[in-house]
Amino acid sequence: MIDTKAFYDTLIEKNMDFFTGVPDSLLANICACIKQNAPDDRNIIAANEGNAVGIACGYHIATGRYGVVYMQNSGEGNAVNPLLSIADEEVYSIPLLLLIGWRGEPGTKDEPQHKKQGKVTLALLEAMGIEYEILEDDYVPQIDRAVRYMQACSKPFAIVVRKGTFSPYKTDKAKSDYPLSREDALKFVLDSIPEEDFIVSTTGKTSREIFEIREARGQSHSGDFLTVGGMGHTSSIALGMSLGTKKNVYCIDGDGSFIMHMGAFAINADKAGANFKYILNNNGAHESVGGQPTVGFKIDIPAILKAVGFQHVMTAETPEEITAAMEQLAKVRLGALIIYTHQGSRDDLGRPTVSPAENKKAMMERFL
Ligand SMILES: Cc1ncc(C[n+]2csc(CCOP(=O)(O)OP(=O)(O)O)c2C)c(N)n1
Repeated sequence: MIDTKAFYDTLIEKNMDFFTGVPDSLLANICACIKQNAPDDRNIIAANEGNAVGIACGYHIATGRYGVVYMQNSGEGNAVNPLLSIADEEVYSIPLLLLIGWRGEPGTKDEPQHKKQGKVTLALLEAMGIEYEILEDDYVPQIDRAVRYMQACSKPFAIVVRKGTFSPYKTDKAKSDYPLSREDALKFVLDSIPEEDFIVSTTGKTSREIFEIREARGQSHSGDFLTVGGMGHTSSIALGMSLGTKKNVYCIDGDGSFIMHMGAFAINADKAGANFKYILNNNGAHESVGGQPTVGFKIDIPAILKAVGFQHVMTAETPEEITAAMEQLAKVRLGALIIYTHQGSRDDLGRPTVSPAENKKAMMERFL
């Protein structure tokens, strides 16, 4: 295991003091350490991993220095385009250090959505012509090699991080005063959605909590599409689904997911019918992967949704407000409900025991 702070200090010593990325549970300790130690304008938590590559490219052009871009391997997909069409040696040839959390490493146990990504993580880097090393306990020579490579070739270099590599790094989570947790809020939301309607919920703990609430209540899961991967695409799945049915489709999203692909909302509002219902749990954080902040509490999400065309945008913080808003949401066209919650989740939160393929099949049977 690597001492997290010592690793961070090594990067700083080697003049890599600019960080950007999207947090990841496998990198939670190093992300917490960066958050704690780097000044706010030297740690840019990006909307998505592609944006992070762009930010590091811009920083390099202005300073000649190498930005460190952290991401879960799921984020490689978001990063492919800027890596190949901006940073690549055949385009601008921009060096940056990728720090990639390797979920789904072959031979390890992980969730279904990480298996394929885990298998192709290294192959994808190879296909992009990106040199990489898998982080080892004796990491200083590796960082030296990365720096020498970036100096010599002016190209990105990747460090792939296995599960359990970094030592625990504890920081206090920013806690807001909103009365409900996400799970509490979800219980009231689910109370208000009729059994015949459908739900598409976002990746992370939202979907896990919905699964467990249904289990505890002895309810069916067949109306719930628990999106396990594809962060930021939940509302697009819900849009597509809503266009294929007359039933109501409730999208239950998170602020990190909303921000990741915010452009989708302009299209959702333009194309959605009266049966598309949007609910956003805003806890101001990437709570599912360690509580790194998003800009969820800094931006006016209701105003953004109104600006793109949502007509009835409501907010709620309490059970009574959620119940009243859900009643309205069922009736209106282009409605959205933003629920403000505090961070936190149960330590014993499980994972869906129904596989993604079974989840999809059961749902399709209900539609047909
Ligand atoms: C493309 C991609 N990047 C990163 C992740 C890792 N990840 C899983 S859940 C999550 C946080 C989601 O935050 P938010 O939508 O605000 O929901 P919360 O966890 O706060 O309920 C992240 C970053 C991922 N699954 N996919």
